[in-house]
Amino acid sequence: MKLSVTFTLLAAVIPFALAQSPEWGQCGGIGWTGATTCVAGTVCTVQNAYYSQCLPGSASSAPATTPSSPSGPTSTAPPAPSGTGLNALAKVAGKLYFGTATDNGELSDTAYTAILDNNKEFGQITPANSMKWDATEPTRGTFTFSGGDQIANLAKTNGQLLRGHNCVWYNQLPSWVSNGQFTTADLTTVIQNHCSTLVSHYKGQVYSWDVVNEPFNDDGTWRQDVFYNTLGTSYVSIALKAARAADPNAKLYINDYNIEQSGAKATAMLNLVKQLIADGVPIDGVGFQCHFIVGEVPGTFQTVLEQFTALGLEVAITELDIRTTTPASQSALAQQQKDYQTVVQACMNVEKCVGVTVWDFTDKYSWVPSTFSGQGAACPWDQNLVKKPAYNGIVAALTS
Ligand code: 9MR
Repeated sequence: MKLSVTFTLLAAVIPFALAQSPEWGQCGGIGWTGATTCVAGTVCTVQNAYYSQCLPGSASSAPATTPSSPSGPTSTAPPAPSGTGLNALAKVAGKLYFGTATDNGELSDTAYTAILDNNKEFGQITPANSMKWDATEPTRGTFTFSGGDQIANLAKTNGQLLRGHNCVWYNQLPSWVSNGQFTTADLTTVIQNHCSTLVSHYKGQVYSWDVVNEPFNDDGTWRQDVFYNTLGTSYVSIALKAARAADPNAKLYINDYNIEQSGAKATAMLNLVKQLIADGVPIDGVGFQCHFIVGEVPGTFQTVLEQFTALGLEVAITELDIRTTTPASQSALAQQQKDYQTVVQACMNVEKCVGVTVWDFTDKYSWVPSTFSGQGAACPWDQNLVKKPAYNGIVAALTS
């Protein structure tokens, strides 16, 4: 009799004891099958239909009520305490920021900006278009900074870091650059003047600049554009030196996609930065864009990040999104959650990976559907600005 009472008590207590989530851990939400109670000193708090989290607090460890429909948080959900949000969690985990791209045309959408402006969610923003060459120097020697200034001022108002994007890129060039029949001396001056004026204008306001964007083809050969075709590889150092002189405190990056997996393109980037370092050219970091496909996150990503940090550089995930066929199935969204977790975890595991930026946080403004027909749903928030399971994947990595 005594034995069976003890067993019954243990049976009741052990699952409870084993099932407590740590501080910042998930404790409920649609599809969640893990612990629904929190360690002492934290409270399981409903953040949205998909995600309840153990937040610091003094209440009991009672399980959170998980809403039965994905319609969003219930009106009884408490206000978000400090410490909630992707950037707040990233900083607790030792990263500099969790950020997002944004664009000027989106800033009149008040439901959107309510999330964008929350620096507990986003501690860094990148202008998706308004600091590019076509926007900033549409005619030679005439600079227009109004769009870029709007984003820079927003970052300042919100207490967010700013990534400058970008100085030199083959795309979104005004025709006076892309079609210019330049001598080497003339194009050198053009690059120096553009990078110097752009970076000087935002001096002191930018954490890091994508000085050179997408210099390589996918096979690791150099992209044939006006810069390479006129100046060879020297355009990279011309731009980096001009940027360094213009804002000595800004971190200078080269940024590209499809360098996240071991292969010819990653090797080409590695060889480029090794050469720049050997030549004494200023270079501080490499940006990994991470425009991925659900179910296809490269298994070698962390190894590649480490190959770059081993050179003394910092790295960042600069344009993360993970697309799928639309409309997205439940299983695709579940896989996307895992994929976001995997990608952010790789940055977490690499000390000199300074932060993660999503290439806009909502499917409402993602670039994907207009570029890849029939694909989209790539962001952590959906079209209606509701968090998707992907958000939980990011949180899981940030709290690991
Ligand atoms: O998000 C940007 C989109 O609005 C523009 O139409 C597009 C034009 O090229 O550029 C997008 O941003 C790109 C970024 O500048 C560089 N890496 C790839 C991004 C997605 O295309």
